[in-house]
Amino acid sequence: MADEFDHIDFEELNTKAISQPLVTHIYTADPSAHYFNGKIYIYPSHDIDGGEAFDDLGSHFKMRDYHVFSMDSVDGDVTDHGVALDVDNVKWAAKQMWAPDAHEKDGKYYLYFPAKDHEGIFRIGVAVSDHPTGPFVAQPEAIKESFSIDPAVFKDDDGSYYLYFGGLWGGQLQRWRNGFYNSEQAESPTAHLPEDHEPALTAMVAKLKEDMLEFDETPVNALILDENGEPLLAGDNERRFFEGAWMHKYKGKYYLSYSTGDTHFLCYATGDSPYGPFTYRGQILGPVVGWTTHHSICEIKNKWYLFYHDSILSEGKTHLRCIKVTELEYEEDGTIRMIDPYPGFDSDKLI
Ligand code: FUB
Repeated sequence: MADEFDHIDFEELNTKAISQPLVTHIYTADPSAHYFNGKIYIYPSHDIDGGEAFDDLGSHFKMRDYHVFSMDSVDGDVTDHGVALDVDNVKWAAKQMWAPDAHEKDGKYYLYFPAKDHEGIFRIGVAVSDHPTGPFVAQPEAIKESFSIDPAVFKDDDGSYYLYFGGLWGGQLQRWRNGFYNSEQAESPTAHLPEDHEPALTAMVAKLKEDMLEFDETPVNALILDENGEPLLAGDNERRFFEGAWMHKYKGKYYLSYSTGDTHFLCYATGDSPYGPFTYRGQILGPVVGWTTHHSICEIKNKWYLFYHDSILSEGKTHLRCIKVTELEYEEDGTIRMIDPYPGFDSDKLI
């Protein structure tokens, strides 16, 4: 998939789109949605044009702050609650405030966010507020032993919270081995990846401490297996994990969903524990316009919804995206019905 979409008729694409942007006054992406106390809260990235050219390290994603949005219902008005956290108020962070998530515990709200530290290494931070919409106060240091990007926080039925995270290429996951960061070939997005025949890298997962501010354990791999019980391979680009992990539970099963990055699908795998192993089950969403695809899944009044993004609002600019929502449906056997974001549009044009 290219960064250029001049060949696309955006008017036609928009008439085929299953949903319209939720927010149009600013660019937004990577929507993490939660239903707290009868209201929908969305924690997205706030896309800006930082003047950086597109590259495979994601240098064009120069975001510096977060806005939180709320809605009373999925088809209701969207309220922008303003700046909830700015990079200037995070001591350890230098730049690139990428995809965040948040959760509630005992009346306090915890915003988890990735950013590059002053050495250019992605870490994950946490910021706290008494309100779901912030403003959030960041901890002075990133979470100990945190690395890479795309934190997603999941609350299990027993009240434990888990943080899923990780992303390839510019997300730096492949640079981490045994707790150490490999800084060699810093300009190469694909250096240090496993060979195609080796097991793929996976999202990481760690239980959070009672105070929600630290890991309670060293993060482990959320392993994804194929139909034969073997780990997905690094060369299996249409199924292996790339970034944007999300966890939800449906009828007692743990659903790990994620983006396949360079093949532009949202996929999922299921398991019997928050740590996995998970078995690959299929695709959730076909490619959207723009390089990235990123989502969350949220239950609202007994229906399930997929929050996602595309780049339709900016007519295809990868770094200027817009968040969207559509209903997500399950088959009787628990499989998720795949969603076509633009039915009737030639999807080859998107890739
Ligand atoms: O928004 C910046 C990055 O793009 C996110 O962290 C990735 O998941 C991708 O959506």
